[in-house]
Amino acid sequence: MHRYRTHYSTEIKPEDDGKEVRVAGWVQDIRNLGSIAFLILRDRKGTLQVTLFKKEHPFFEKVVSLPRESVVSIMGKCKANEKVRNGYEIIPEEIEILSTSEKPLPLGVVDKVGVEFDTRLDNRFIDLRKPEVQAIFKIRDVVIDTAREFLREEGFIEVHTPKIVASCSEGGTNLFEIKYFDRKAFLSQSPQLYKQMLMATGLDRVFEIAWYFRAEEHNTRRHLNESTAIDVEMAFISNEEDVMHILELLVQNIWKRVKECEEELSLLGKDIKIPNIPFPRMKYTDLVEMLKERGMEVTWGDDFGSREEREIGKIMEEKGNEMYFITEYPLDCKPFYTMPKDDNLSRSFDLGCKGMEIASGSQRIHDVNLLMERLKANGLNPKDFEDYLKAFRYGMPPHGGFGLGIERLLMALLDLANIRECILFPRDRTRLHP
Ligand code: AMO
Repeated sequence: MHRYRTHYSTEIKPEDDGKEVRVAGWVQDIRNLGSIAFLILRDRKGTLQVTLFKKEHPFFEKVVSLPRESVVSIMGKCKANEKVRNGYEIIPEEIEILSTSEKPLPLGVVDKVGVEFDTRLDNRFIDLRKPEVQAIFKIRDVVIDTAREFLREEGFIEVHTPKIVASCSEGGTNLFEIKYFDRKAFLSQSPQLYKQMLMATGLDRVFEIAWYFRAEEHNTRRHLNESTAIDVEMAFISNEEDVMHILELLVQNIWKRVKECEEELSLLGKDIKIPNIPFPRMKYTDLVEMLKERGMEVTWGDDFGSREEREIGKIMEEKGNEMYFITEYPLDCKPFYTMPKDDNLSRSFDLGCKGMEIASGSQRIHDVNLLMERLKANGLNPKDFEDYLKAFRYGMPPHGGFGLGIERLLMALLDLANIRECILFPRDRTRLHP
């Protein structure tokens, strides 16, 4: 057995009374009563109590003077004790100090005093020691695992496309420019052009779990400059409905799996309501009317801003829906690759959840001439997109897809107030460290 194969706090039971165990973790607290001391040790599963006696333990003084958050490894015996929260305590035989923490801590782990969000993010490695913060990332892992499993079962294969690119896909203003040897390049805003090009290969159904880089100037609670998404693209579709169906199934599956994360949800004080399928489909034009009826000033043709999105969330909540599609946006609201529909509308959709967009997608244009026309209409030069356009000239099936923002999804799923809670080390307008 490896020397450091330790027992987690939750693996030990009162029935292990008398058994030898090895535990390891962070010293969360030490209560020294003089002749006896209680050390609360925290590991990735929880906490346990180590009880030390001054008379019996030669290492007593050394251990009780350890600063909080030092790391120790302890060999000892489990002793059943119903007065202790876990029903057992550890009586140590050997204690190895693996790392001594400095004092004072930049951020408390168990203190109830509120700290600034920036202090938490500046000291993210300590912030993440809090079980309720860890819970978000354990759920994030489940979200991604569910997406992979579900999409593979539906016949999608996982791909990876370049993040250093030569042109934009979602509009040129929010691109990060980088130096690529003696040329100009950009960080990818979306795998859009590549996932579409793959539809010309016969791979038919692909997904990518990838980074987005967006040089958006605004600093809001729902925008990041570096974010992640689950991107999907599928060929031989009849229309955007086929894509929406995969998206609603994917989201419902994620909600179902996360509902099983009882421990994490209880740490976050959350209950999950699994949305019914099909999610309601609300037409953009009808929503504009509804918003006007509620006294909002909206102009047909403008994209919804966060104020409108929140109001739509309320309208849908009144109908008992946390999850809903907004469909048939005006063509000019959507990127050049979006398939037009009659009356200046488009075969596009956004997925809203409780007043916030968490995904968007569409059926795409697969006719190269129409695509060039739409590029020009959007003020873009088809020559700059020749690599992409080429894939449409030699047999391109009808296709569509979506991008589902992982941080946005988590924020909506767990009702978190700030998107920065959902990413380990956020990048925003002012934050480049840590
Ligand atoms: P869109 O630009 O709507 O679509 O992005 C897709 C989803 O990604 C998330 N998202 C963001 N999350 C945090 N911070 C940001 N700055 C940010 N920008 C986007 C949102 C959004 O719904 N290529 C299309 C997708 C497609 O049609 O397949 C696209 O990029 O959750």
